[in-house]
Amino acid sequence: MGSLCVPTQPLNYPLARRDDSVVDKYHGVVIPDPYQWLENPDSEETKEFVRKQSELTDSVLKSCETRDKLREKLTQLFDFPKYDVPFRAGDNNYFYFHNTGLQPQRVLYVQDCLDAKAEVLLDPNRLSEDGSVALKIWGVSQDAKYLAYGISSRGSDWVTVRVMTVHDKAVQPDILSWVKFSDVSWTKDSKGFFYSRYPAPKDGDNLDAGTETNVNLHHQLYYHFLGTDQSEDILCWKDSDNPKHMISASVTEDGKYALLYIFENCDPVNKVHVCDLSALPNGLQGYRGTDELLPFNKLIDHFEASYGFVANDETVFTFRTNKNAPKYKLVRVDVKEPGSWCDVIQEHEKDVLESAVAVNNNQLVVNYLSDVKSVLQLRDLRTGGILKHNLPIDIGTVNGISARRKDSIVFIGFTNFLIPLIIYQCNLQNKVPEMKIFREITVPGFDRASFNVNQVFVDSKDGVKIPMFIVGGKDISLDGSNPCLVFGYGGFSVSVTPYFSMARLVIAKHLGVIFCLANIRGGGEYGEEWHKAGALAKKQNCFDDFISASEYLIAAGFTQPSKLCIEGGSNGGLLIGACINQRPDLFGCALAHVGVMDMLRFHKFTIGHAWTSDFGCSDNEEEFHWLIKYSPLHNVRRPWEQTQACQAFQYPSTMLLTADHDDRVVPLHTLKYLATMQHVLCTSAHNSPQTNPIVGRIERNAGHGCGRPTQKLIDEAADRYAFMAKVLGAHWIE
Ligand code: X99
Repeated sequence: MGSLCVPTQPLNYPLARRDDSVVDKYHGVVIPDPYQWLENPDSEETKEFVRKQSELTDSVLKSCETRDKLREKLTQLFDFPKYDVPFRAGDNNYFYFHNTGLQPQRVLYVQDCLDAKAEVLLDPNRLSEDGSVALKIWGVSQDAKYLAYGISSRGSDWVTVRVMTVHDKAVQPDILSWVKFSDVSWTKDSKGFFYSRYPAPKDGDNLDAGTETNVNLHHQLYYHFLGTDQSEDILCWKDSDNPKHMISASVTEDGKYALLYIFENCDPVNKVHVCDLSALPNGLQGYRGTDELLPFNKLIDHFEASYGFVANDETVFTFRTNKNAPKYKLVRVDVKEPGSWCDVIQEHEKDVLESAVAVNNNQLVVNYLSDVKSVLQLRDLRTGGILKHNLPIDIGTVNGISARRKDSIVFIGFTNFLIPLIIYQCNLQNKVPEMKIFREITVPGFDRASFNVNQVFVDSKDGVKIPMFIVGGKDISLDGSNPCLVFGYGGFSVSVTPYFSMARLVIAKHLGVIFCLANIRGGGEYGEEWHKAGALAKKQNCFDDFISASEYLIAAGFTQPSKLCIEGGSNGGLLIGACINQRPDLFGCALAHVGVMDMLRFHKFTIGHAWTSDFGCSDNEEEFHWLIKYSPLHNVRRPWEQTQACQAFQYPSTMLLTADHDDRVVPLHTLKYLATMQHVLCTSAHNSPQTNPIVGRIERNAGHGCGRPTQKLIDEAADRYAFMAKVLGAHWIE
């Protein structure tokens, strides 16, 4: 909507070379790719493009009046102590993460019992000058003697695993490289652990890990023996015939079995193989120096459904599955009798069985998702999963359930839009379990009572009801005057449930913004059917849902197009790109983080091939025709030249965000889309009325998002919301 176009002069966009000789042919269709040169992150030309875009963006940000105030407020309000749900290992030890407030990275603490003084076990802030080293994975041995920890630099998915002793915090010589998409799972004897890795990339030693775009193939499962060189690790599983498969492993709490999970892609579908560790004649040691893989019993040997381990009693295993149960259920099998499958908790007609944790010997804490809100129950593990108690919680999200099978005390983390975190301590030895508050995080200077949260159900284009949360101040007038921010994801069966965002509350209070979360199709909010209804040939449903949610906010008087901003990241960045292409008239501002923007070539880079489960792949003719219809890169057209009903004068003000070490969604997606948008929309050669800025914010020494240091989070939030405030005409409210 062009009505509120601040600045009125178009920006001076850097020229990016168009190489018209680069043309790909897909199933007889010619597709030019003039910015394919931007796919090389190491070329001088790409670096120059990034530098010039950053200069332009800096100049725009300097003119955003609320930027300094936002940064100051965010810094003040981010400064509150954060804790995570504690977990246990050994007989007495408790472990938890804690950030005092503005520390770049959270610190791992250990204590002997809940009343004992906590000691720092591992402080990632000491591992880099600038807070760019993050702790990504960790595993404490069952006897609590050792911590194996995986750290990543500059936001990359690559992890290096090291080991320390818990009692004296002594770092051991073990170093495991090229670990990615991995857990660490110790064997009960504490002699070592399982982990997954890729072969080292070519010229790996000279690589700035995370900037390379090479495809990740041949995921392998290894076992590392403590105190040995990585080259001596035993290769437990690989499948050279299926290089795209991904694997993970876990050891059962009784220590008897190693479970191997094999995935084809990002779908919630996996094989399960079981290795009886107690039956290996010479233990895992016997496999050292051999090239034999571990003898796994192929319990589930086809890609049909998801199976996640819940508990086992000897050979009787309980799994959470979506087999014939798109909202998930619990099933049981005796691995000695493969025909013995039976239901433990049947699929609920409405609610999704999100997770089940076996505790207190024979009980289950079960978390359901009911219209995008958590419902918590205590059930019996043995007698058909019967319901014992409902565990009362507020409206929001259970984001952690921590206990071992042998523990009678369970820690439960709870959050919502206005509650950062409450950790409950639930003692299951009591007749009626009580949700006792163990820890409650409060934010000084933040008044929860001045906000309202509401959930509405919006009709999408095809009549399907889409849930949406609306968070705002108490005295909103429904006269269309409010700045409004809508967030969505819509893919990969990921559910976006209520969570605490200090940055969103700051803009609600000080910019008068109404924050909305649209739970569009493609996510897991209503189980696998909801996911599939927004994937592959039905991907357009995601965009239709998001557009319908936006139209609802306008029709209901919350906002108007020129005051409406949309935001999303990753698959949600794709959502934003597709929506501004399809409805440039509907939005005043768009913030697209680390988006998948080139739908014809995403599968060629890093782990992109795993996303074909949601997107399809341009190698396939039918799927190519789905993708070309909405691929953000391939659907930028000048609204003012369109003759259809779409009356947009120009595109919304747009900020595309990425980071130089994002090896999940490589930055080239954003760079190519940025160059294309600027070329098609912004050059004076086209007599362009596009005065709304189209800018790129390219973070340095950062990745897809996970593990980003606090200062970078604050700076980025200040930048993007100051940009939003400026282009929506939202002013600072003290
Ligand atoms: C991933 O790409 C995660 C990658 N990944 C696997 C793992 O595919 O981490 C996998 C298999 C087995 C063990 C561990 C892993 N994801 C996660 C998608 C969305 C997700 C992602 O990051 F499924 F939630 N995307 C970026 C999808 C499009 C944009």
